[in-house]
Amino acid sequence: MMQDIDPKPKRAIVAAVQRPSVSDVEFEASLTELRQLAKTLGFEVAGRFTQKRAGFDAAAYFGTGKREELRLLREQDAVDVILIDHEISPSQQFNLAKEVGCEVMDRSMVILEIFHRHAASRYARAQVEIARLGYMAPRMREAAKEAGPKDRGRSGTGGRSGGESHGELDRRKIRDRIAELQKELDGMGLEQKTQRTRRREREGLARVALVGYTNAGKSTLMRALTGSEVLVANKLFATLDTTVRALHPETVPRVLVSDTVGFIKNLPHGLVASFKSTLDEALEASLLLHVVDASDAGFERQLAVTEEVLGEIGAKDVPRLVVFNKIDRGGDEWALRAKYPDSIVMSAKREGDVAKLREAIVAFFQRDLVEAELFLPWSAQKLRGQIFATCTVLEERADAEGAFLRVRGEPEAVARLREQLGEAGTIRARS
Ligand SMILES: Nc1nc2c(ncn2[C@@H]2O[C@H](COP(=O)(O)OP(=O)(O)OP(=O)(O)O)[C@@H](O)[C@H]2O)c(=O)[nH]1
Ligand SMILES: [Mg+2]
Repeated sequence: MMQDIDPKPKRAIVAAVQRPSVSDVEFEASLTELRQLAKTLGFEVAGRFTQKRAGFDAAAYFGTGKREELRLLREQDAVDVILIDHEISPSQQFNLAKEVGCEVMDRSMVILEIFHRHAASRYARAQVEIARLGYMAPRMREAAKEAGPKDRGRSGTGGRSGGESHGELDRRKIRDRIAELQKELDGMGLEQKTQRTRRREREGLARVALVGYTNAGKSTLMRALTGSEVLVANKLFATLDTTVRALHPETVPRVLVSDTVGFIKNLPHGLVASFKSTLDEALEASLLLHVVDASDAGFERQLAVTEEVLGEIGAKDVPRLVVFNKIDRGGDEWALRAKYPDSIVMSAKREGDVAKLREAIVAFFQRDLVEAELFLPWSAQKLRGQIFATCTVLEERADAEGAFLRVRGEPEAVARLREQLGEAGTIRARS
């Protein structure tokens, strides 16, 4: 769970190489984000350290002179950890840590660490552990390489065969553990899928998912729209698991809203897979509410990153409504409306705005509703609840054999009811 209050916070420096292709604005925005990530981990950021360079140094990310400078700064400021605003190779990380004399974490590791701390469900924990092990394996290899032949002589316990080095053993252990976790996940995934199918049948098909950059206000909107008590926090990746609740007060058709994990630039590779499965449920939604923090100067970049990740996980074609949130905090409302005419510009803190968003959602689902007449024989009364949950019943008449219901609902919902009612459900000529 959250463990933000360490007795003695680690002192960190955020550090990065700026390549010529990266503008100052972009570079600063990214460093600021790394600072926020560090704070989310409970680190105290003691300062920053940057270098303009044609590219990253192949051996240790920063150039030779700069590494020495960083070492001195580290000593002088009693720094515990250097945070690098890029994903760097295991050998770059290893060499830099050795030269500077303290721990080095790259952006991926920082994000993985946050996920690790915030993961609450068994499912999220297993996913994050797989991603972490995948990240650590090549780094352990690097450390083992450094330890050299001495390592081979170390007497091990259990399972180690003749010429196998300690590093190889560790790698095998990691592989086995990943396989074990994956099996566990597959099992849980199957269970969730069955639950989802059941829920869809019982509760209807109108689904909307809140997606967007981390800290954009998705959970705040979830609360406002559904009256649920999901976690809202001014930190990155507060939400890791998908939560599903009905729009409240209830509507017809009943609309289910899911709150999901936030996106970020340079998502560690191992986490993309875990994003995909966490978001599976959301991706079945008929509508995505893409929430953007309009008060953040870098909102356009955040919008682009989210669209990119949505593409990567196969959600490019799901219809979406862009919601520019936090307009009470800043942002140019009229410029946004002009540039994104189909979007909603709002504040989750204003009741009237939330009501308008709610109307837009309901309108979306009522847009393509169809009217149909169903016959519900007395012998099939157990389907009555499902009819009322998934459709609006406009009219009802009864005769000796059952009830005639004139309904309005989503085409899929009506088709499913027809299927379940079988022959009896086909519209009988009115007598
Ligand atoms: N001023 C203002 N603050 C907001 C608004 N919406 C959300 N916030 C604040 O923004 C912070 C982040 O909100 P969350 O709802 O947790 O954001 P999220 O998108 O769920 O973030 P993750 O779960 O970390 O991805 C909280 O401190 C909220 O109180 C808004 O419309 N206006
Ligand atoms: Mg959230």
